[in-house]
Amino acid sequence: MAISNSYPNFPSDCKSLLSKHLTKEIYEELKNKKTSSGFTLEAAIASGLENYDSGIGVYAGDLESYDTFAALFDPIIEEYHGFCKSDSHVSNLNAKDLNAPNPDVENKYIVSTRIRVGRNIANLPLGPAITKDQRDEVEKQASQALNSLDGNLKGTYYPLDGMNEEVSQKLIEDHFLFKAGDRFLEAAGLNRNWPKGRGIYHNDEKTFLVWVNEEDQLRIISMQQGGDIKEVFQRLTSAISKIEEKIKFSYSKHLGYITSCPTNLGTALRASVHIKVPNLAQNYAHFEEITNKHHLQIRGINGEHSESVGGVYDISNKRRLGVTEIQCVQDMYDGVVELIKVEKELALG
Ligand code: ADP
Ligand code: DAR
Repeated sequence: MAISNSYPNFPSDCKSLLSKHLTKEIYEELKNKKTSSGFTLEAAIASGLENYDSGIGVYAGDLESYDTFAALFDPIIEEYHGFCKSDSHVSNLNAKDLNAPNPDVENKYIVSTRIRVGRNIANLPLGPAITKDQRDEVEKQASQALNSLDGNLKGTYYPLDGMNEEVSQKLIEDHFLFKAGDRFLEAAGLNRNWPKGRGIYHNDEKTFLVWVNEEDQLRIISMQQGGDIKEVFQRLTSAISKIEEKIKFSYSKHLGYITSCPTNLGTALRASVHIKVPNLAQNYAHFEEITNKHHLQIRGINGEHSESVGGVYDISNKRRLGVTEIQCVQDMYDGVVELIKVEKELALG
């Protein structure tokens, strides 16, 4: 279906990469195109048109979207990741290559560490374009693969459909489960048929979790209290290789692991710590100088678009494409080491 309305009229204070890169010429070039799963430009930009406060504003409906709508996705990918059309992504999930001794053995600063990757199943549409039957098939394949895990990864899959409201709310408050109803995902068509086909797998200790059919079809998560970043990464890479024995993930030489949001392409990895830095919080310019230097993002502690609470911040790698998983985690680690050093100096006055 051709895009129904005329060239979007973004407000002057809109800062999304969509508003910056969707020129009238690109709009005219792409407005009547669609992928083999029927995904259109209108669907790809819906979230950014519904939410003018988007940072990015676009989502892919399938691997093909990154080619069909390349005129729009390529400049957004280049600006966010510093990654050009001619570049190729390289992956490295070998935990032995990570140099990250615990930077906070006395647990004075790092409350908790979490490293996650997004994965989508090869040869299926992504969340914005998937049908209900296809999404249910993803849930079936994922839960079967997860329920076969053993050792320290052994656990149980819990469908969201029919989950006790109090149980799901507690899992969200404890930072284990995704929030429902994110307006950015809603506008991208990622919440269709909610909560059907969605669920969470976790081991007994809740140090290994997998979200099924949130923004991506799998979010594979390793997390624990404290700052042993290497141990968290080792658990994650071991789990990824076990799951990959059962499920083929969508991957391309150019863009790496394929995700619905272009910010997650490549490694699709976000390595974060929740860290107490009350003194740096009072010197926010210095705080941001350190995070920018190490390609890091500052978030609140209740997920994306949330606020910091009690001087605790979510600090994570911003780069995901054109760098390996080792580099993503090293970005976060090196930044955290410097944040702790400066926090100590500020505390001493
Ligand atoms: P992502 O896109 O990586 O899933 P979000 O910012 O949406 O990240 O966070 C998802 C959930 O994970 C939220 O509940 C958030 O509080 C939690 N979370 C993220 N990083 C950490 C961390 N280092 N420690 C504990 N919880 C975390
Ligand atoms: N909220 C959307 C996506 C930004 C990146 N975060 C993701 N993919 N969860 C935006 O454009 O701001």
